[in-house]
Amino acid sequence: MPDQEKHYGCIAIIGRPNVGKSTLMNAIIGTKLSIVTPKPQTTRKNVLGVYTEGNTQMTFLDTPGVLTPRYELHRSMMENVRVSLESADAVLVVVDVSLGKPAYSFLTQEFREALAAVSKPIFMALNKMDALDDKKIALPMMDEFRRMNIFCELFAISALQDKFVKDMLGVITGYLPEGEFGYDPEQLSDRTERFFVAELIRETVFMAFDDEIPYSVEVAIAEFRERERGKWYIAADIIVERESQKKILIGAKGTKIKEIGASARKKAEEHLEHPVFLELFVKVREHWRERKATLRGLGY
Ligand SMILES: Nc1nc2c(ncn2[C@@H]2O[C@H](COP(=O)(O)OP(=O)(O)OP(=O)(O)O)[C@@H](O)[C@H]2O)c(=O)[nH]1
Ligand SMILES: [Mg+2]
Repeated sequence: MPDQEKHYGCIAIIGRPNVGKSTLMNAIIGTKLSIVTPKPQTTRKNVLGVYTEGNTQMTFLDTPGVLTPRYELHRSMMENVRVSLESADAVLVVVDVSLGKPAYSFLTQEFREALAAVSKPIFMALNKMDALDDKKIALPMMDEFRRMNIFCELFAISALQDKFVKDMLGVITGYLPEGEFGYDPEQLSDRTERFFVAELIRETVFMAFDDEIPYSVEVAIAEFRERERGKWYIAADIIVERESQKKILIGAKGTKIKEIGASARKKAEEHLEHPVFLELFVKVREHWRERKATLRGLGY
């Protein structure tokens, strides 16, 4: 029997901060690739996830939430979104239905025009359906989005509960071009283990503090040593903008940083499926979010 033709394509996931893009990506891939927190602006760099099913391979690109840049860091984040739009074969716009009308506000005239100029299939996922007591509320929203004549398919889903995600993938498959797979089906992402561990540490910090700390923190892996026997050694720098933030992060007698280390180590061990010895160092780099050179050094 001849081989069935293969389909391959990349889908960029875009939308406002906090709508559930990373949760959706993780639901699709079936494992935690992207970090997720209840706070907006969690994702800063694009993360690619590889989904292979039979003769179809789709890569999904999780991107930072679309926002108006206030820092050089934001500009780099928005550049990531732009690049994803350009490189992808299709676009999946995610909105949070539980917001009601404000979910539309993202689709400003300017943004609609930008999408309309993209000559590739554009889908919309109305996410967080589980958060609606009355699911019918989504119907007029769907009508409104349909009338924009931008989206070739609309999906009502719950990324958190993994509901209707598989059905959505089935429909998207029909839009993919023919082509050989771009990745080994065993491979789940193009990111390294160093990247994932840094992200898991950043997620832990995001969850541990409120206000400005999560946004002033970046994590860089200083050392990552895999050993034949025994624990792997990982050293990471937690970079903050001010001395006062460093104090808060470390906590009285180092209690806070110990907590963060213990929790991040557990996450890293789960991800790597190997015991880890994790050392964290808090470092001050003034205005790192504003400095192009520093940002470049941090992979932005
Ligand atoms: N109820 C409900 N909550 C969801 C769903 N999907 C995501 N969330 C929650 O929404 C919050 C944000 O989720 P993320 O996946 O980090 O959102 P994001 O769009 O990637 O956010 P940024 O990276 O900041 O742009 C988290 O608290 C998620 O648990 C969903 O389907 N239903
Ligand atoms: Mg995200």
